[in-house]
Amino acid sequence: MAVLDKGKWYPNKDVSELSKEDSFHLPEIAAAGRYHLYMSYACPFAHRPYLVINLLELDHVITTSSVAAKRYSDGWLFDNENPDAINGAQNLVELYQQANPNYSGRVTVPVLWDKQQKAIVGDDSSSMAMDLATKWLPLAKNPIELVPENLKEDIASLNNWLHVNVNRKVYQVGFATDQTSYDIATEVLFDALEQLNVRLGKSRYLHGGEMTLSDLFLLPSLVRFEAVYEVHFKANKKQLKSFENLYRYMLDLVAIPKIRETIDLDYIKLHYYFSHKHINPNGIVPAGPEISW
Ligand SMILES: N[C@@H](CCC(=O)N[C@@H](CS)C(=O)NCC(=O)O)C(=O)O
Repeated sequence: MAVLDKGKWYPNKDVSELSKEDSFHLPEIAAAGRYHLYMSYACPFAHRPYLVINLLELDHVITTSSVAAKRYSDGWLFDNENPDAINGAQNLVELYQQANPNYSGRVTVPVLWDKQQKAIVGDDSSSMAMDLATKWLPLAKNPIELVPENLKEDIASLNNWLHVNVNRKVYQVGFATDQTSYDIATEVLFDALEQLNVRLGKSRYLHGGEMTLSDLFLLPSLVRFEAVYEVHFKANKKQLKSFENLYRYMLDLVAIPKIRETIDLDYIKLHYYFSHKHINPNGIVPAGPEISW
């Protein structure tokens, strides 16, 4: 696995040898103009905070940018199309090293960068999305209450369930190196999709008639399903389209312009098919499938 260990970059290291995993602390209070979100249009986890920022129209108080689509052994890079306008870095490793010269751990997107301290203040998408949807709500131009007080615990608990059974599970399907692991992960993933399909037969959104943060945790996996997961990850026990309620729900969400504009399917395909050489050695990006939405 590609990691930093005490500030030194290892493109392929046994993580059990890692000294420790450093973490960051998100700001207690929102502050207009102070923070920048580094994300990747490809990453379903980075998509969470990016969706909250775009949908709630927080982009006048917090800037965002993406890393380059193609990922090599030196991790996430910036390029001419996706430059680092904040720090002028060549790659994300540099920013982790600048923020903490002794950092040990993975170098991942999303990253919340504090322009004042010149430091990383968060690299966990779940808590970042939660804070943006709550602590930052008073600064939003489109203040949709994604985490109403009476649903707070249900939302947190469903978000965890989605993370384990859908968002991460699809990677366990795609990166399985033996048949049994693939079969087990597939079973769990498709069982979860079935449960969600039933749930969405009873209500428009996951927690009822109003959109919540849980919907913004499920959606990133759904929009990558046909173009990437069904083909590249072999997550094709059933087609997403055959889960009628789930599919209707996805179409309903992507019809919202502030959501649709966060999805770049060309970038997503280029990233996954080009970068995962262990499962697609020649890096060929398929022409299809045709996406109807
Ligand atoms: N802690 C992270 C994990 C996010 C994550 O796994 N990001 C992936 C891209 S989808 C990444 O940057 N992987 C690079 C690596 O693991 O080296 C979160 O949920 O925010």
